Amino acid sequence: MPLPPDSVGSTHFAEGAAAADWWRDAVVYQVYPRSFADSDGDGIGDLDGVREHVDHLVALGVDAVWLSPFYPSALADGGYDIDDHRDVAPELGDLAAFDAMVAALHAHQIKVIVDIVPNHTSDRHRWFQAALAAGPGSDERDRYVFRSGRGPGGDQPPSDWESDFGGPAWTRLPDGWWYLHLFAPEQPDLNWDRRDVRDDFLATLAFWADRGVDGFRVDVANLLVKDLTEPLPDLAALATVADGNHAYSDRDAVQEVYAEWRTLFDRYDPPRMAVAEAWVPAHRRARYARPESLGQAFNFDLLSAPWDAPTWRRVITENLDLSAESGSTSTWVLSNHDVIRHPTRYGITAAAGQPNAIGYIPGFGVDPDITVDEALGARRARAATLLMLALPGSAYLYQGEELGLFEVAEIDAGQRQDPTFFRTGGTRLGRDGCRVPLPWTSEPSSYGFSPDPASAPPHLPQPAWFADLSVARENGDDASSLTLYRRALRLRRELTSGEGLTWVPSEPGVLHVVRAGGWHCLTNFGPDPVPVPPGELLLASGPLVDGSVPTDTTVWVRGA
Ligand code: TEU
Repeated sequence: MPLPPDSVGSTHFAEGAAAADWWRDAVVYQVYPRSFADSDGDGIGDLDGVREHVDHLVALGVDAVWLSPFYPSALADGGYDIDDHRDVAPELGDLAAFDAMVAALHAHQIKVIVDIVPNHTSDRHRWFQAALAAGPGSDERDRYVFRSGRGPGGDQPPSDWESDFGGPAWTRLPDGWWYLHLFAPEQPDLNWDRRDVRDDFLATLAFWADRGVDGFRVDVANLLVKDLTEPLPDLAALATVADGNHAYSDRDAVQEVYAEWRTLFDRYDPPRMAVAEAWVPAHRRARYARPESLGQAFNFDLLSAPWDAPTWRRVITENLDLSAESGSTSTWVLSNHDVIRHPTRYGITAAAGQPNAIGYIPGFGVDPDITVDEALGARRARAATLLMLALPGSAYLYQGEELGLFEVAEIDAGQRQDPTFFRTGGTRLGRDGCRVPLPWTSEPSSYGFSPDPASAPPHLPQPAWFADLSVARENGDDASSLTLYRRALRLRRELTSGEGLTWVPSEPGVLHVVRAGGWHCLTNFGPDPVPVPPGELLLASGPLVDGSVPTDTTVWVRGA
């Protein structure tokens, strides 16, 4: 059936799709394991904590869980500095606990995605330790990126590249050599020209796939393959290149790595899925999302978009077109462990720049002139979430967003963990504020995060206002965020059919879409109330006013 001219997305229908296609429209819930639930009272979330709270995920109605790294790590970067990709951090459990958690999730048809971090290891990894011991010019050092410095005595870094967390991307060793780290110094970048590096990651993927893992989230998938021929280009030259020839980001040749990974994924039944985290321009994203590559790629465009109708419409259209082009489905994200939680983002006054908490909102939480209108932020966040969940493709939720949690700004410097904070002298707060342990109940001291009041304090401090946004408090409350998310996910399962979307003409400031089967979603970004589309009102992100949809509100309607 031809779609009307104002339609975007493919006409492929997912109904009865093979098990292999489960990810195409999945709702994936991201768990940051250290902050989800602590089963043993050490103040750190763990894998048994996830297993013990599977009921929460079932009641929420998610299709899959993505676990941020739970591997052994000194936590120089929240676990993204990995000592051993094929083990579990002892404070989080062990492989038996992992297997038990997977079994508990699978028993409820919840898939499991693990995080793969291929760009770097930790500095404690056996390979980096061997590289340090073996000395300059060794085969062991060739697994990483070692260079001599510039200037007299080689005491200037080999290039002016900067770490994503601030400061130079090079660190000098006592022997005078420098090594590359695009993130923290404790995260040396690997040399992906090496066959043994490639083979080792294939073995890691097989290790987890053999344990029953359903998919992989691939950390900074754009960065692995680098052109490090001398002279290294300077930063100003790098910023403009987006054609596959950048020195270290999104080089065409990185796709050769993923072609090998795809061959491995397809040896499993069903094939393992993968989703690329690649902060690349939209037109380059499709390369990672192709079925011959990782198969899906994060689109962070909504997360980066201001709250206005034209931008949202452009982002939605562009991404549905791109996903149709790649053969994948789009991904939608409003929050994750790297960014300021979206109810806070939407309530921040004087916001500018990227919403990425690695770099964003100078002064947020520090500068008293930057305030948060929480009521506004919460209203817009609920409206944004309902619109996101009405879009074709898969939606990625971040733990705690179902509770409507705000970013926690009130963390003392001494309690902060994110290297961004320390490497920028505190001018960027970093990401700790979205990684605070979840409130399960409304009772301090840990709001149910740890098993009893005598437990060690949560590894990041929880604010008193968590009492009002706990699972226990919101459970059964008709107006709570948790209830909204549960209803939305249940309805989404019932209503989803097909991957197309049609825009219904509407006045400026209003976005109105309809999915196959007559599922209407209308969001009012404008100041004045607008009529509810005709039909059965299924869900609203906030109260209607005199039967109309007020500002910053989304409604779902089964068309008449
Ligand atoms: O994040 C990468 C990331 O977010 C950066 O690439 C950055 O945001 C981007 O350049 C846009 O400015 C991943 C993980 O999600 C994060 O937690 C880790 O700290 C990082 O990789 C390093 O492993």
